[in-house]
Amino acid sequence: TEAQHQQHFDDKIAADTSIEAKDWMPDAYRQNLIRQIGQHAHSEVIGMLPEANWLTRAPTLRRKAVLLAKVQDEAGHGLYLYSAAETLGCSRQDIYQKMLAGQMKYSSIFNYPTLNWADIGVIGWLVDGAAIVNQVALCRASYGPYARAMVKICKEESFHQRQGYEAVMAMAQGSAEQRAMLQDAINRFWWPVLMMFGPSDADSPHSAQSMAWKIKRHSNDELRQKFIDNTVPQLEALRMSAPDPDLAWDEATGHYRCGEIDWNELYDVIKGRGQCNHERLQAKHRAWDEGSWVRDGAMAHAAKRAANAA
Ligand code: FAQ
Repeated sequence: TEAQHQQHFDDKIAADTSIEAKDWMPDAYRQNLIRQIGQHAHSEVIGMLPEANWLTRAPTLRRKAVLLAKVQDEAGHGLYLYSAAETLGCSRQDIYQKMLAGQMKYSSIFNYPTLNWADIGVIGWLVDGAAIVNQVALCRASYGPYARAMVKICKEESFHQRQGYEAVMAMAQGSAEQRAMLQDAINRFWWPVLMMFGPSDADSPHSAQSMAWKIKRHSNDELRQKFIDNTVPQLEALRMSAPDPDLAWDEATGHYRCGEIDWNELYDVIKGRGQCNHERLQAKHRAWDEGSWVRDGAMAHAAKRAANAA
């Protein structure tokens, strides 16, 4: 019966036994995962755009090869995540179209422009750095296919973060102009990166239920704090600063304190009013339209094979 199914599901969650695709699960758990994994997948594929903007202008062949590999990894992450979402019974086409139609979200961070080369280093260092803190926690998410996808993704994100830090280290050791460019990129990305972790716990509608289901293992604010604690010593090592006069070590708590985030900015960007929302969605609409011949060809090929087999 339904009650027995629910009991069995609750027992598995309590025992930290992962939920697998063919297991019974409450419909709200399934829908919540499709929402989160779908948003995560869209973020990976939209996230290719700000960096792709600099592929043709990377300063050296080595930097270009590394950046190309990173952007390609992000396409791969999108594919594993769409596959993980499909195990829950949604169609990839359906959730992708919802993203194109603005009915499904992707991370706010990708609605900011990449104005110069320093931004690319800062994205690797800070954006991938934030993504890892969030994703390491998701390696223990209760839904097996999502948790397992995260393991490989985290390994690749670690490489991305290291390449970003190595790139900013080179700039930090460079000329006064290079150091100024780097500081400017940090100033523009610092607050938006902190917003990647989502609204504060008090204003996060999904958190309580997602924590009870063990999809989320730590709250938005806990992960944001962990990222800040990891990152401030790196800023200091680079002899750079964050654009936050209130950022300070708090002896009593053993954490860095920081200033108040401008939540209106996060909500504006989420609602489609960020600097690049229009441009990002337009790029994805164009790619979808220009790729129609590939989809048509693949469908014709599959039909021909099926006819031959029959
Ligand atoms: N941007 O109740 P909560 C990457 C939405 S990393 C946009 O707290 P939840 C790697 C939220 O969806 C970036 N929307 O929600 C990379 C919800 O809206 P809904 C992607 C946001 O789900 C690096 C509403 O606000 N990572 O791509 C944001 O419990 C470099 C209420 O929020 C992931 O997606 C935001 N910042 O917690 C690629 C990680 N924050 O659905 C390329 C997986 C919140 O009700 C280059 N996701 N919202 O309409 C998660 O861990 C969670 O979904 C959170 C939000 C923590 C993002």
